[in-house]
Amino acid sequence: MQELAVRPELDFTSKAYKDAYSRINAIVIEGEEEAYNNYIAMGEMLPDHQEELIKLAKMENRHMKGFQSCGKNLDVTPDMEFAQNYFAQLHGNFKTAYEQGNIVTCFLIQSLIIEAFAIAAYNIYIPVADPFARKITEGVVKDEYKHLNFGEVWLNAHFEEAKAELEAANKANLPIVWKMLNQVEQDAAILGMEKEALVEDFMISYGEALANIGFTTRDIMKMSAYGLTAA
Ligand code: PL3
Ligand code: FE2
Ligand code: FE2
Repeated sequence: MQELAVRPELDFTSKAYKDAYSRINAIVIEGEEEAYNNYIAMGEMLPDHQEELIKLAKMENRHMKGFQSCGKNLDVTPDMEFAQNYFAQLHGNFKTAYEQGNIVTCFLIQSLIIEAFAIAAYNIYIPVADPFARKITEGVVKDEYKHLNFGEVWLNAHFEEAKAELEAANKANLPIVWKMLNQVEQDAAILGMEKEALVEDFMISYGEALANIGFTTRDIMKMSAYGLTAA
């Protein structure tokens, strides 16, 4: 593995690696669990798509179990309390949107922002992961592209009615993602993941999704920069 060859400092058994992994692993487990709950909630809001959304939710549940086994394999106990706090703001915004029946905001938070964040994290993690976690993560990331695509297709079909709510939801939630990225920067670096690479991969997936939904390049530039400068 070329990436491992240029990173001889990665020692999956070291105290520093396991300490960082206890937080990153917990974040991913919590993220997958919340994704499960979010797709179940969206299924309640969209009875016509409930069956499909339950399928997506079940995939998230499998992802969660996969990442739990990655932690066990490295003999790491995930710090779930840390991870719950980590997601608290996005989780709160999703909950409010659900309670108010704002399905477009739910789509933006779960299917665009969280999925694009997961895709970036998993893509950057795969080349530096231990062999066990690499196999699991490779399987998971394929599913996340399907989840992002599900959101794109639905939002594209409702673009005209959804546009203003998408812009408002983007403005409220994208700055939270930049903050979340900053919060994991140091731990991610210990696992061999660079923040710049995460930001770049996120921007690509998120921007492509916005384009597929119907936004112009000009809109996308404006939308994806929200909160970035404050990060
Ligand atoms: C929805 O399918 C998945 C939600 C998970 C969100 C994960 C965000 C991860 C950010 C932490 C960056 C390091 C990732 C390391 C990968 C094991
Ligand atoms: Fe997932
Ligand atoms: Fe997903």
